[in-house]
Amino acid sequence: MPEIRQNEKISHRIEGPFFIIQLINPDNLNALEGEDYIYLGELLELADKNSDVYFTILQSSGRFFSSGADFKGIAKAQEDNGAKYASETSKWLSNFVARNVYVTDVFIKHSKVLVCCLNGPAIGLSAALVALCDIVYSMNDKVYLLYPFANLGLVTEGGTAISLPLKFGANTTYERLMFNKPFNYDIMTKSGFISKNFNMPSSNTEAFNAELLKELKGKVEGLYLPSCLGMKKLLKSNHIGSFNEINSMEVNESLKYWVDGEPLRRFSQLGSKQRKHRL
Ligand code: CO8
Repeated sequence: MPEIRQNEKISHRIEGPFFIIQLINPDNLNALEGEDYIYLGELLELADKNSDVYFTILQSSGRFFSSGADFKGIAKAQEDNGAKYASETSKWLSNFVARNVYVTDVFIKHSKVLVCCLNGPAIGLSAALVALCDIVYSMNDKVYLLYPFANLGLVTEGGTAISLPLKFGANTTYERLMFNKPFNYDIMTKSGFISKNFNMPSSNTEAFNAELLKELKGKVEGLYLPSCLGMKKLLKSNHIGSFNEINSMEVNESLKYWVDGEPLRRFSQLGSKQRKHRL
C-alpha cells in the first residue's frame, strides 16, 4: 500500500476486501476542515488503487456521523489574507472551489462499492458525501441528513443537486432544501435510502461499526467480488455524466456567494451560537 500521511481526525485500515475509513473526532461531532476533506479524498484514491479492495466503508464515532465543514476552518480561510491571493475570487477558488470539487469528484468516480455506516446525523458537505454512497445502514432512527445551504448563504454542493432528487424525489428535495429542513429517518426509509436499521442505542457506535462489519463479512462470503465492481461500473454509468457536470456548476455558482461574503457572516454567527439550525 502506498504511504499516506496521518490525520488525527480520520483513521483507515484494511480488512480483507474492505478499506475502512473512520472519522475519529467525536468531540466536535466529526466536523472536518478543508484539509481533512482533501485527506478523505486521498484515502478514497488509495482504496481505488488497491486491487485487493472491493468495498470502501465509511464509519464514524460518537453521536454524530459528521457535522460538516468546521466553522473554525472557515474562519481560518477567511483570515487567509496572504499576498499570494490577487483577489477574493482567487482566495475562494483555492479555499473553496478546488477542495470541494476534488473531494466530490473522488466520491463520484470511486470504483469500489461505497458503504456508509450512518451512526448519527450528517450535515453539509459530509451529508452530501453520504448521499454519494452506494449503500447506507443506520444505527437507529435518530439519524438525519441536513443540507443547511439556505441558512448559511450557500447553494447545493457535493453533487446534491442530483443525488438528492435521485434518491429522495424532486419535490421532497425542494421542500427540504428551500426551508432548511432535515431529511429525517422516515424519508430515508420510505425512499429506500437506508437498507437496514440496526436499532442500537446512540452511545454504542463502536458496537454498531463492529456488528455491521461482521454482517458485511458474512454477506460477501462466496461472492465473485469482481462482479460487484463490474456492476458498480455499470450502475454508475447511468448518472456519471450528470454528476460531473453538476460538480462544476455547483462550485462555480457557490463561488459568487463566498466572494460576496454572506456564508462567512453566517458561519461566524453559527460559531458564536448566535445562529442555529432548526432541527
Ligand atoms: N465546526 C466546528 N465545531 C463544531 C461543528 C462544526 N461544524 N459542529 C459542532 N461543533 C462543536 C461545537 O462547537 C461544540 O463544541 P464545544 O463543546 O467546544 O462547544 C461541540 O461540537 C458539540 O456541538 P453542540 O454543543 O452545538 O451540539 P448540539 O447537539 O447542541 O448541536 C449541531 C449539534 C446541530 C450539529 C450544531 O453543533 C451545529 O449546528 N453545528 C454546525 C453544523 C453546520 O452548519 N455545519 C456546516 C455545514 S455546511 C458545509 O458543510 C458546506 C461548507 C463548504 C465548505 C467546504 C470546504 C471544503
